[in-house]
Amino acid sequence: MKAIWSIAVATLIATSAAPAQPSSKGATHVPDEVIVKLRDGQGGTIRAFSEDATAAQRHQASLFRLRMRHGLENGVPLDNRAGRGLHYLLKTARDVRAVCAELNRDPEVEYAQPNYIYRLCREPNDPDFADQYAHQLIQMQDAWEISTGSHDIIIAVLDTGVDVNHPDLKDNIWINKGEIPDNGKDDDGNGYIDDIHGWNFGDDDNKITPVAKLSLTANHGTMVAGVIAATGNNGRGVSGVNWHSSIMVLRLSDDFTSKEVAAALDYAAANGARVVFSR
Ligand SMILES: [Ca+2]
Ligand SMILES: [Ca+2]
Ligand SMILES: [Ca+2]
Repeated sequence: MKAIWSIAVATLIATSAAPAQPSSKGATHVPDEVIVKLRDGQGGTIRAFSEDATAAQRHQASLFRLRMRHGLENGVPLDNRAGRGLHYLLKTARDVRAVCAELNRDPEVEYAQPNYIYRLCREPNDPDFADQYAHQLIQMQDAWEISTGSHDIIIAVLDTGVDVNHPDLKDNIWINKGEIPDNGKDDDGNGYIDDIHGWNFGDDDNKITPVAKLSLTANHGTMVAGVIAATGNNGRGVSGVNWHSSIMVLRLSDDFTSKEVAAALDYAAANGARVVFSR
């Protein structure tokens, strides 16, 4: 099972070659805002402003100095109904993280941080998702913020075959666009007749869906395909590591041979698969 997850995660990574770029939609913080908590007490320069100054006046004096030192604009107090005070929101045209680093070294500041934007993790609406503990284990919700997969990525599954009509898989099965199904001809000239979704290398025919029976062996390939790419967020069943992908079904015998594997890998490479799972 570990191998399954390894390949599945590799699959996701393969879909996400480009690193995520901050954008207003995906920004981690408000671009020009800093939250500062002033240090409490009246020591040092704060006392020098005025022995009789009210707390509000001392805060304003402190804010003025911070603005001058760090290139900040006017600050406004955060909601203070709870009475804890000392937190201010300041604007800056400078890089927010650089400003925060400076502020956190300033003796008048207890701490400074960007005005972070918090979002709910991306979570599919599939009803059985809550039971898929492995997704929580490998923190897939965070990965889905970056990518949920792509039909452009073809993943070859060398296993016991896949139920290509399964309602949670049928939209993620690879289609050989150069092949016309069921006409008895090798339309795309790749050496395989009517290979519309893959090939059965055990029987050397295009019967890639195992006969339905309640056995782990018969269903193994379908389960693996589901882990890799059961359609996610479709309100049905489970979610794969990839919500969208193209599963190329390369069926092997139950007791398969090296010869079958070699032919299947050849087929995978020749027909566009970028990731391979092998039982
Ligand atoms: Ca063909
Ligand atoms: Ca054909
Ligand atoms: Ca689903």
